[in-house]
Amino acid sequence: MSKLNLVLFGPPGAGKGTQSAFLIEKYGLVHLSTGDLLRAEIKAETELGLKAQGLMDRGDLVADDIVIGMIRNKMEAHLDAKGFIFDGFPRTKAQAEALDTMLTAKNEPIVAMLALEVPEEELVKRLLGRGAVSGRADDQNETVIRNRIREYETKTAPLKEFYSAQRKFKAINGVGDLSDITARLVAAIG
Ligand code: B4P
Repeated sequence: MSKLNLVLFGPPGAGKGTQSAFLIEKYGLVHLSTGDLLRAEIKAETELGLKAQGLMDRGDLVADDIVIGMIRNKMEAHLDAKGFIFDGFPRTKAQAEALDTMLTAKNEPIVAMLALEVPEEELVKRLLGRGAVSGRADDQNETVIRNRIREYETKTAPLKEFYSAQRKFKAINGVGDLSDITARLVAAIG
């Protein structure tokens, strides 16, 4: 049976992590969040975590080779997965190309790229709200949040073209009740 490999895409605060939890449950997928993987490295005070921390605190992207290596390791640890949900990855063209190469080698391509769309002011409001309770440094400072959004617009948003060319890009309205947004995602997966 072919694997349900999905990319959940969108700017910081669009609801990728939030909606991943529902999709994993519904489809039995393995969750691969590069943000979560990087935060685990920081918590464990690994060399990789130390390299990533300064960049993440400023709202800059972490180097491509670091995140690609983390994803490769995790995929190899879950060879029997029914599918993967890539959350916050790929974020650059180099990451998207590396992912395509890995999946093509296994003949298990991305089925759809689901892009959550949310206006900037709503993103800032959500992230400051999360920062107030989570203690995440990159969610507590509006300048850092706006830098993350600029990083998304310049380096990540162009990937819409990459997946459109493969006819996999699907835009999803990311504003509204969580369950309504999940229903939109499920309808798009088909
Ligand atoms: P990530 O951990 O990926 O975090 P994020 O994009 O900021 O948002 P996330 O997906 O977790 O939050 P969500 O929208 O679900 O990245 C953090 C940093 O790691 C990056 O800045 C970068 O430095 C680094 N990094 C990660 N991956 C990388 C890569 N591939 N390459 C290079 N660097 C990388 O939720 C946000 C908030 O909104 C929550 O509080 C939630 O409750 C709320 N919310 C969700 N849906 C809502 C709704 N419908 N209505 C109201 N609120 C909602």
